[in-house]
Amino acid sequence: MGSNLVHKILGAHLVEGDLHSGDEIAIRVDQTLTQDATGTMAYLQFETMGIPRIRTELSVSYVDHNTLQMGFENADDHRYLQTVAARYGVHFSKAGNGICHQVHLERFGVPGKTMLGSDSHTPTGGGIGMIAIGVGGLDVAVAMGGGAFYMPRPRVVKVNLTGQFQPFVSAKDVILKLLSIMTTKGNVGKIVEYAGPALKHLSVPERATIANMGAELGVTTSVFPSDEQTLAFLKAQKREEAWVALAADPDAAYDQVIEIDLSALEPMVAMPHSPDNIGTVASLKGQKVHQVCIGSCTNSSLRDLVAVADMLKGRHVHPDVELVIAPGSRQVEMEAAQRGLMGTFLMAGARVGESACGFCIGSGHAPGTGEVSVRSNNRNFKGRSGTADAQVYLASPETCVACALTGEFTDPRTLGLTAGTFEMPTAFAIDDSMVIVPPADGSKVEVARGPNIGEPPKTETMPDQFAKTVLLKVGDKITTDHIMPAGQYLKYRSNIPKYAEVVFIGVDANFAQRAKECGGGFVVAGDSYGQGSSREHAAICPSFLGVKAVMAKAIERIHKANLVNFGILPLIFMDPADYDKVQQGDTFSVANLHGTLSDGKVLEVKDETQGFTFKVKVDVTDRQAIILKDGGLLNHIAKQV
Ligand code: MIC
Ligand code: SF4
Repeated sequence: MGSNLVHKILGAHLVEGDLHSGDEIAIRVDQTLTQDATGTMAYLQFETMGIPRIRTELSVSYVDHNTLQMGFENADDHRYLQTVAARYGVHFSKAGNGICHQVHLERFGVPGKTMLGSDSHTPTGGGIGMIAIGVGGLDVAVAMGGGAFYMPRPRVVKVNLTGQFQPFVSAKDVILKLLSIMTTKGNVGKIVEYAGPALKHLSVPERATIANMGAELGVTTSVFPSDEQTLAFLKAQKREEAWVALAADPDAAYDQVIEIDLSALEPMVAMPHSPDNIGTVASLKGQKVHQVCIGSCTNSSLRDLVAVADMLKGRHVHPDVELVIAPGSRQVEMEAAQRGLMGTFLMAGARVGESACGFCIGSGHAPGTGEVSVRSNNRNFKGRSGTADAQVYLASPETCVACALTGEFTDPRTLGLTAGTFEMPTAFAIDDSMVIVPPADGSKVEVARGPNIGEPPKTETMPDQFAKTVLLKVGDKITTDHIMPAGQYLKYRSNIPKYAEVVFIGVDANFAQRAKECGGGFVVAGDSYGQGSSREHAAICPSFLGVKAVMAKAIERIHKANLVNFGILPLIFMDPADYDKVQQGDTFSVANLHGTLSDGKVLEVKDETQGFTFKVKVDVTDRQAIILKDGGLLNHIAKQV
């Protein structure tokens, strides 16, 4: 039996475990990326490890999330990031150079390499044939120090793409279709591998759109083969030496196979408030749209902006609609300027945004009260746009333009336009002058620490027994945006005491206060707890408030790893009916925790308030159990040193 592509790449990087048996494997990490909102903490943690210089082949620090600079905080973070990068050998991509995933694809991605990124959309690199995985900042810090990355042994899902797009149907529609099939639930530990004859027509940026939103499936990552399309893209980036041919063996085995016929696809949309609440654009026909935003790491490549400009040329945005267009990188922006696309956008009445995360992370362009916003990005969680009752829909750039022109949901195929064609340029506008290469010896560089730069908080070793209150009981699909909101609070990412004040603020405004008064406690949740962002602050800040355990029906991969890294027990109800019984405000007691962590991992919990006991599974590997006993990964590393 031949090997699939996932096994080929992981096999070449395997340092522990077996691809065909066991629960966990460990791999060598070739590259890392960070962005500013998670990066400050990642580098602060790296600094505590006392390693003089990074040990990866390449690490890049991007500034793309907090570029608004309303006050000194973001600028202080940027200066810290630039100096700490120079000190430890990390490349630094300045604010304005673009969104980490798009820039990395263009300038640094290498087929067949492994990468960890402190951002959940790191799998965008799968578009160029990398195994690129989103993790918490501390896991990136460990990888920068040369440490292996431990992950669940993957189950590999093949998605076979056949046929060819109809006009005005594009890559976003493929991943929205897949989200309707796989949903955002139950995919923990899977890796999606794309194959099939349709790949011949799919360029690297289109593949990247699909791989990017694999994050919304909750899979570990997604990967495409490296073929002629990959070579053409790398040639146009003047990086063809990075190319290698990579594909699965023809007789490779998979755990699951899904077929998607591109010819049968129609324009799709993810409706409020989940990326897997999928419908067709046609089914919403005529409903009013107030705002349209095109950009983000999902759909902001040159291919996308050319498609947008083709549709906007000589037309004007509907008078009631705000249209925002933000290119994904400075390269895309320069191409758009040189080719006259910018002029088309401006004449059509669009607001051209900075090449950064912007609207996608709720940093500007919040919609009006109760308004409908159609966006080309990847997440439409309630409130993420900055407006609590806004109705955010996710769609392709083509659908976005159709809605912007008409002011209502419109299937782009019905506008009577002729679709343009996009030819991959033979040479992109290349200018890396906003990437600062680190000096060969950074040891003399002084790291700038403004007043917003805090310290990674200390955690205690795990007690063997404790009794604590259930501070909060929540339902299904609680995202990390619910736990740790971004938007206006983003600037406190490097200031934990301050940021901790807003834990769960949109769910229960008194949470932080109550947690402090009770001396910490439990959080009880339903299914898919912690989906979405990789932000480890959704573990750090609760840990800072004394949260000792999250008890849920299921916890998503990146968040679970972050909980362990910061000494919070991830507990899974063995009988989901117990979730219904327990109440917020109950006191739980647990005993012999250390014994349970070493042996069996089934913990008996006593609900002291209601007087019954029930069982939960401590959902960790033996390796993670030791980290938990030590009170988190930083303590664990310090102990080993
Ligand atoms: C996001 O899209 O939610 C973010 C902001 O990029 C996060 C990272 C963060 O919270 O800093 C992510 O996807 O991991
Ligand atoms: Fe930035 Fe949005 Fe992409 Fe996150 S999903 S990296 S906020 S553009």
